[in-house]
Amino acid sequence: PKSTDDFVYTAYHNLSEIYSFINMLVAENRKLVSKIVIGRSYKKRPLNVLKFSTGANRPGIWIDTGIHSREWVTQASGTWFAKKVKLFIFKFANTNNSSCFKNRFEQKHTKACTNALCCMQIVKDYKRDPVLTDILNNYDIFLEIVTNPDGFAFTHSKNRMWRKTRKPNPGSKCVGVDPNRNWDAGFGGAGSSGNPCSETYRGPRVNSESEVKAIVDFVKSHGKLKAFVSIHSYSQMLLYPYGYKYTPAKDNAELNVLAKRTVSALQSLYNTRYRYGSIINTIYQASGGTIDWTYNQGIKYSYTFELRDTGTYGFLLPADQIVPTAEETWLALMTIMKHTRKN
Ligand code: ING
Ligand code: ZN
Repeated sequence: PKSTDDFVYTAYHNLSEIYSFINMLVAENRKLVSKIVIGRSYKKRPLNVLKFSTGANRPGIWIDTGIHSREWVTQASGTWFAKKVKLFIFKFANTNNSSCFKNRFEQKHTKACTNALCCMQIVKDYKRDPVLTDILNNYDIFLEIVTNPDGFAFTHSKNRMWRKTRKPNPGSKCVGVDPNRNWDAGFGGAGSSGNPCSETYRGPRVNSESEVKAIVDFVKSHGKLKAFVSIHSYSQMLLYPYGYKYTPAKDNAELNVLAKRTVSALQSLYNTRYRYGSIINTIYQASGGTIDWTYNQGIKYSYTFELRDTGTYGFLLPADQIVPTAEETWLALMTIMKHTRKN
């Protein structure tokens, strides 16, 4: 594909295809979309984060997909979210311009939209989505689509079911650490393993994985993230802290009410049913997880999704479910963002 309009959202893509998608997306609107390389994977691949921003010094909303490499519907949905926000932000930029288009480049890239009537349509679309408008007027959105690139490359080349990172473990023939057990929140506790051959191996120490450390550094240096959403599959659940302990989070009541509303927004599109609750009470005990750490850092709206399905296909979700999954999850994300904005 030469532009993100030609990208096929109904199919799964490999790492180089997603990396080129990211570059195209940025090239199509450099003013409002940028790529931040927050670090490198063990194999020195870039850890790319898309930033959508319409102004300086804004608080941020973080979304990551693909921290577990085999959960392919998550990276695919992340790609769809990126396109969704970019298309909207594009209208947004044009709407704020009396001549409709900033320049010939933007005009060229907005197909079938070259006259005043079309300008009015753009304004209409823009007004039709007041929530996203309001979000983009007040927050930056950060999106890391391939959070575990080494694992993802491996799922395409050697083992479709690979979950962990690809860092060798000294003294063991087994490779990789579970990047969702490597965070500094109950690290080493129950619901993680000290065995390098386990799928939930926590690693030799907190933040031993550069893929995790890069996000930790980013979150700390940004300092103003208001929501943090980490997306997994599968199980159809919306989870909030804690995973490492039974003690309810300080904001348990609010997180629960918001989760209830969020899964109902998700269900409204295709009747996909989600369970929701704290990690430990809803799925299982898990220590050293991402959102327990972000919550303890003060990011109140820290959630994890487990996308489709409930086990029929599991990680091998057919590609014809990518777009419906992304669409319904987008409604859920909008519910969380809207609440974040109001609170
Ligand atoms: N499930 C998650 C896992 O890492 C989870 C569940 C979510 C644990 C959030 C801890 C925190 O086991 C999958 N499918 O990866
Ligand atoms: Zn996962």
